[in-house]
Amino acid sequence: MSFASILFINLLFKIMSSIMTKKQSSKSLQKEGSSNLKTTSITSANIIKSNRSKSPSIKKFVKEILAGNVSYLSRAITLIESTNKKHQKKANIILEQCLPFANKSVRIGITGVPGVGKSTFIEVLGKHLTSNHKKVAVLAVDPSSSLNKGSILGDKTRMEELVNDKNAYIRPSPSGSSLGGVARKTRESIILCEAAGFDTIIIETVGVGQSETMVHSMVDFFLLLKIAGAGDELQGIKRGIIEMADAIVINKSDGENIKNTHIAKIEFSRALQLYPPKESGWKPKVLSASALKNIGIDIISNMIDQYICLTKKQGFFNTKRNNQNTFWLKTTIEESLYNSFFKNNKISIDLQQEIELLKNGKTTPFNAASKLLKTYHGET
Ligand SMILES: Nc1nc2c(ncn2[C@@H]2O[C@H](COP(=O)(O)OP(=O)(O)OP(=O)(O)O)[C@@H](O)[C@H]2O)c(=O)[nH]1
Ligand SMILES: [Mg+2]
Repeated sequence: MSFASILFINLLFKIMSSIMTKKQSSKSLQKEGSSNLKTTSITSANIIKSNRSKSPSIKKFVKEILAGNVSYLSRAITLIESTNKKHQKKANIILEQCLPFANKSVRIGITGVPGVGKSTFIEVLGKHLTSNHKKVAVLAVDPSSSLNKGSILGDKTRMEELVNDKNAYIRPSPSGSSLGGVARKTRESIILCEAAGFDTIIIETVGVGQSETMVHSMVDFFLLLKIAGAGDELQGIKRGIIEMADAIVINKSDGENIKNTHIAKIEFSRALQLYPPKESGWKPKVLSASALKNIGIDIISNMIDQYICLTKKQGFFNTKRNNQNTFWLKTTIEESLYNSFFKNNKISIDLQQEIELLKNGKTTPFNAASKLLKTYHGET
């Protein structure tokens, strides 16, 4: 082998080995990089996770809510809605600390059968209010939400514009096993929304069970939405609901429906006259609107303002809120006692025995109740 060829082979070997080393080092670099990447992403995932699971302090919650931070508002409402005892305890302290900053809003309840146009109406009323520099929070009491896992405000798409309005806050209805529980959560959420600076709270309910009564007992102004039919407007309306209403609004008053609206207005006005005058001195109004076409909304909004003005002037506004607080105090105690009684293991067994005795005519409902209550008081 000539010297030149030895040199050539040597050179070739050097080149080859340098290529191999480069490849290997780039491979190991890649490897190192990917493991670095992995470690980095695991670390950041852990940080995110721990930040998420680390719930902010009560002080932070209150500070952010009072500053109008809706993300903290939502998290606090989630605590209210939680069934976890620790969360509930925390929520109660937050509520207590927010309470001095609440109470400064107008609370409007809106009810009506499915499809009457509640969501559409709230969307236009809400937009009207925010364009008048109001901050609007929309909450719901929907007793059916625990059954079908849906909620009346679940499809926020029906309030597309309001959802994107920075001066509006929309919270779907909480779920729960009892209407009282669902209503309590909504009522407590009102306090937080007010503390966060929302000056108008709209509460929607579809009117299942006793939900109108619940909503009526947490609002200043109660509005019943109706649609005009064929002159039989009063049929199918639950007793008491007309009595609760501060206004009845015939919605969908557009197109073909306009002439029916006129008849419906007369019929409802007549019906309202049959009721005794309200303690507030306010005469409930019957108005019409088209939520879809945004007609009549300003008149309705002015009417609500008039009501608030009148009732504040003669003190009824505060009296009503005080009465509502008393109602909620009693309702909460009732519900708590009810649950404590019926969820008591000894009582459930004894109750079954008493029911059997009742069936066989060996006791009376009163004796059985008295015996069970004695056992309960002995237990607690
Ligand atoms: N013509 C007409 N249609 C309306 C009006 N308001 C609402 N609608 C329509 O009625 C339907 C029901 O409206 P929603 O606002 O979803 O009614 P809702 O009362 O919230 O219904 P639920 O959430 O199912 O209880 C929709 O198709 C709306 O577009 C109105 O003023 N005029
Ligand atoms: Mg709706």
